[in-house]
Amino acid sequence: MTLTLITYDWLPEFPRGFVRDLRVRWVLEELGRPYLVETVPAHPRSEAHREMQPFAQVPVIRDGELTLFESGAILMHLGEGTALLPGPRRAEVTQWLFAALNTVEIAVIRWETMVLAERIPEFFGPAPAGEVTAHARQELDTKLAALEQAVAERDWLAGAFSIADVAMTEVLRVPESEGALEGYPVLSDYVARAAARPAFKKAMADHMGHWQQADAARAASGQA
Ligand SMILES: N[C@@H](CCC(=O)N[C@@H](CS)C(=O)NCC(=O)O)C(=O)O
Repeated sequence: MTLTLITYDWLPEFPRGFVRDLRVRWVLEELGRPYLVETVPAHPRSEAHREMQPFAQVPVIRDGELTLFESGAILMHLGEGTALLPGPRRAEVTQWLFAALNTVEIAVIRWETMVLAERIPEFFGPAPAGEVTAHARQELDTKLAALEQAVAERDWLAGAFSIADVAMTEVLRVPESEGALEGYPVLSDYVARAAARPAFKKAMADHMGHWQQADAARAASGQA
């Protein structure tokens, strides 16, 4: 059955490499599932987009008759019954998937948004007071320190590599890119181990290729 991944038509440089279509691409590569890519306009968002995703965000997938949004739900749908979300470990994998998205990612986004507000105020500003960012960093460090201990006891979160590791790695790559995993050697090794997987490398290459093609299309139409 043809699977279609829907992402934005173009985005500026700073989110590239971190847009959440990447986690979907990664799972599809792990599963060896071919897919098509369709785009929705980033500016302005379209009604057709809102009909698929009420918040006009990405990613969205279309799998046969089913249209699905929320990256966690998409990962579960794709992983269901495969080695990435096997029946006997379903509850444990789901627990770690939610930990990635609902515990760690929340702390990451809160802090990262403040960091970006300082760096790119035209998109994320106004920058918060320094002590607000410092507090967000402390909260993030609390989560990272706990995760460092938990991951020290295992290679992968739920026994074998799963959709939870895809989600957690994608979440941790954000603080890693800001140097905030220094001091967390276990988490740094975990991210490196996951990102060394051929499926991640292929997904990342295709993800970046998508934005390069989008740049070329804009240049050809005189928009760049
Ligand atoms: N909880 C959603 C978050 C989706 C999300 O924030 N997507 C970003 C791209 S990575 C987006 O579309 N941002 C634009 C916006 O929020 O308007 C998910 O995991 O799918």
